Amino acid sequence: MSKTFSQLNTCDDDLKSKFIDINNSFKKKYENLEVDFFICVPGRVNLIGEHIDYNGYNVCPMAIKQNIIGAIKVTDDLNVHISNVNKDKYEDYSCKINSIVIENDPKNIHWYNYVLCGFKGIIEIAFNVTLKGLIIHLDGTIPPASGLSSSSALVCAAALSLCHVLNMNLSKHEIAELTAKAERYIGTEGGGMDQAIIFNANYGFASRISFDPISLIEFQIPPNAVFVIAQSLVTKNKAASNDFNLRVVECRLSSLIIAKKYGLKNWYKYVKLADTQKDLKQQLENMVKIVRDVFHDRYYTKEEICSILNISGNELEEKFLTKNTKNMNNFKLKDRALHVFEEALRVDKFCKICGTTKSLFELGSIMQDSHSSLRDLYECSHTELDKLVTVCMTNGAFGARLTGAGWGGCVVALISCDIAEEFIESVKETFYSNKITDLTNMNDIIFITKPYSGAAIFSQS
Ligand code: ADP
Ligand code: NG1
Ligand code: MG
Repeated sequence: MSKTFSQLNTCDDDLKSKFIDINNSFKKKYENLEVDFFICVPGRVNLIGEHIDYNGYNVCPMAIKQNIIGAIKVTDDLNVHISNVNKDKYEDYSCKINSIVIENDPKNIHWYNYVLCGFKGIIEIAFNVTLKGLIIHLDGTIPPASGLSSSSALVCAAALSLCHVLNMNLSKHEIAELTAKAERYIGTEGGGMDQAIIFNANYGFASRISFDPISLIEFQIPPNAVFVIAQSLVTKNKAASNDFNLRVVECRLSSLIIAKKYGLKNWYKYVKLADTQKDLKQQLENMVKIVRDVFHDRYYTKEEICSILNISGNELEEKFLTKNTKNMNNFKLKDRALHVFEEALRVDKFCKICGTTKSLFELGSIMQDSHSSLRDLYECSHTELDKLVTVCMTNGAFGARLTGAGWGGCVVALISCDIAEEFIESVKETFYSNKITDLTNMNDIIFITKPYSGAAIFSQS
C-alpha cells in the first residue's frame, strides 16, 4: 500500500531557507497574501536503462537534491495564477481551473504549459469534487532541458498541489501514472520513469522501476562509490523537436513488425517491445537474435512499413504515428530495437551486480556500453556529451554515460569516493576551462549526487 502525502511533513534546513525565500517572493508579488502550503519536487538522474521505459522495460533512476519548489494559496474562485520567481525567463499566466487549454505548438512551448498538464491530469479524475482556484508561485534548481527531468518535476508539482487543494487522496502510484499520461499533453510520448521516481523516491535509495503496473525495488549504491553529474552545457528542449517522438515511434513500429512477422494474433496491439517479447515467450537474448533476423540495416520508408503490416498510409499515420512524426518518411528500426533489448539486459546485469559483488569495474563497464549504444544505435548523443564521457573516463571514472533523453544535457559518472573531489577538479580543468570563465562557482554544473527523497507537501507551521 502506498503512503499518502499527508504523512510527509519534515524538512531539512536547506529546504526551510528555500521556503522562506519563496514565501517572501510570494508575499511581495501577491500583496502580502498568506501562503497556505509549500511543495518540493525533486529532479532525477537515471543510472541505467535509457529510452526503454516507454517500451515497458525496467529502469534505475534516483531522485536528486535539485528540485522545483512552490508556494501555494487556495482561492475561493475558479481562477488560476501561475508565476515564477525567475519572472524574466518564465512569464506569468492566468486561466480558469475548469477551462484549461494546453498549447503544444513545438515552435512556442511556454513553461506554464507543463504546469497546466499537471492540473489537467487531476481535473480529469476530479469527479464529484468542488473545484477551487489557486495561486501557484514556483522556483527551481534543476538544470532545465538537461535530462534531469525538470519538465516532469513541474508537471508533478502542479498535480500534487491541485490534488492537495481539492483534498483528493491519491496513492503515489496513482498520481505517478496520472502525471505520466498528463505530461503527454505537451506533445512528447514519454514513459513513466520520471513521475514514478519523483513520487516514490526515498532518501538514500535508488530504485529499479518496472511498469504496467508501476512497482519499485529499492537498492543502495555501493558504499565506496558516488555518482557525479556533469552538464554538457548543451540543452535540448524535448517538446520543441520531433527527435524524441521519432524514437518512440521507431520502437513502436519495430514492435508491431516483429509481432506481425511472428504471427501474434492482434499484432496491432503490440506497440511496446516488452509486450511483444512477453507474448512471444522469448528471453531478451533471443529477442536480439530476432531483431537481427527480421530487420535490414537501412531506413524503412512509410511505404515499406505499410506493405509489411498490410495497412494503408492513413492507417499508419492515424494509429501509430504522432502529430509531429506523421510527415516523416525515414524510420530506423533495427538499431533502435537492438538498443532497447540490449539496454534491458544491461539493467538486469547492473541490478544483479548492485545486489551481489558490487564491483565498480563491472558497473562502470555496463554504463560505458550503455553510452556507446545510445551514441551508435539510438543516435541520441551529442559531440559534447561524447567528449565529456571521454574526459570522465580519462580522469578516473569507472564508467560514464549520458542520462535522460540525450541530444545534450548531462553525463552521469561512477566514481570511487576517495577520488571524487580530485575527479571534479580535473574535469573542470579539462572540459570546462575553455567554456566557463569562473571555475570556482560551478556547483550547478558538476556535482556529486546522492539519492534524495520524493515529492512532498509542507505546511506553514
Ligand atoms: P528536462 O530534461 O529537464 O525534463 P525538457 O525539455 O523535458 O527537459 O523540459 C524543459 C522545460 O521545462 C524548459 O524548457 C522549461 O519550459 C521548463 N522548466 C524547467 N525548469 C523550469 C523552472 N525552474 N521554471 C519554469 N520552467 C521550467
Ligand atoms: P527527460 O530527458 O528528463 O525529459 C525523457 C522521458 C523519460 C525517458 C527518458 C529517456 C518524459 C517526461 N521523460 O526524460 O520517460 O524516456 O527521456 O530514458 O518524456
Ligand atoms: Mg523532460
